[in-house]
Amino acid sequence: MMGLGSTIGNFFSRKGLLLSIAVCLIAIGWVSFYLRDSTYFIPTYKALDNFSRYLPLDGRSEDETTSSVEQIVQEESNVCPALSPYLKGAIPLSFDPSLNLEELHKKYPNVDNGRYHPDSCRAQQRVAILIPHRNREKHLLYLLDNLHPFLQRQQLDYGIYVIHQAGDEKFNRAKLLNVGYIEALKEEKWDCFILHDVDLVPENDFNTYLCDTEPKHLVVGRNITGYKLRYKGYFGGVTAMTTNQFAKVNGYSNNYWGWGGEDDDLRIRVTYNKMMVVRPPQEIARYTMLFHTRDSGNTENRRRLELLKEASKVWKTDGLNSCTYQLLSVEHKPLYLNITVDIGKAPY
Ligand code: UD2
Ligand code: MN
Repeated sequence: MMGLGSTIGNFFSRKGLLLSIAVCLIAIGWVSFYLRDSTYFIPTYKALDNFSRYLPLDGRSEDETTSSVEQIVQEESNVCPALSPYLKGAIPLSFDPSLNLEELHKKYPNVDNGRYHPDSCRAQQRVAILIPHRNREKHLLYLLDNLHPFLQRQQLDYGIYVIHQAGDEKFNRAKLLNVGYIEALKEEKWDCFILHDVDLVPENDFNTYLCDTEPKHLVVGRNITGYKLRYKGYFGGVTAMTTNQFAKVNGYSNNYWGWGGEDDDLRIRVTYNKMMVVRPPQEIARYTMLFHTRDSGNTENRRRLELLKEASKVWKTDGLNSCTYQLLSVEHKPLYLNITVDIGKAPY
């Protein structure tokens, strides 16, 4: 017969065993849950390869949003990588003075109406490049000659829009970019907009023309300024904003006629809307600026400081929602879509 002592001992050792099994099970469960979660949330560089997942539904077609989980998994496994395998880094740019548009068409037969998309994978974002333009034909040729192969090496699904200001009124870069945004969205559900000067040629294809979770300024340095940032809040030249980021700030102001100020105004809109400006590393955000003097129709805007002071007050009513213009033509050229527009007269 077992004594009382051993019965109690047995009871406790069984209870102890049960208790340790329970503790082990909890521990295994916790560890596996933790491991699963931590691999899922590995903090990589702002995973651009996940970007399209964060895009609002307006960046996707209805079919895509209603498709089954299996379909989504299958599609996502075919998404182009954040860094394309075709990137070459800094390679010599091409500036052939004898080049004309016809030869350029022949050079890039895979571009159709300014559009291209990779065949082997699904691009992460649909990217529209908007170029404000007047009387800079040679610069446009040089830019197209370098930009098409650059964007294709990045495996982008892209379209190039040139927004041409008709007439000889003062130039208004910002308003032309607003027109480009509005008109491009009539054609395609673009996810990302690159607001691009005609005279800036990117030197390094690791400077990806994709949007980020914050507005992205792509020009850290230019050859003519020793590749140094012009000033801390500099936001001009080439800028990438998602469709929603640009809509959130109501686009650019329409009131900057002539040279200067409109880029600072856009930065004020961005910071006022609690977004921040991000930039790629200095070593890759490098551009060659094609030489030019100040264009005759683009004299310095002497009212820019006055306008900048008002920026945070007027942004809600001056921008995309007040951009009036007369569309004169939309021409589908082989290497870009040309929008010619009458944007009216400068009031000063
Ligand atoms: C700087 C900015 C530019 C803009 C401008 C002030 C850089 C690299 N760029 O450019 O983004 O903020 O200051 O307004 O800092 N354009 C024409 N035809 C014209 C005039 C202008 O096509 O007659 C277009 C063209 O795309 C050009 C852009 O407007 O690249 C900016 O004008 P700019 O090149 O004369 O001015 P810039 O180089 O000082
Ligand atoms: Mn310039």
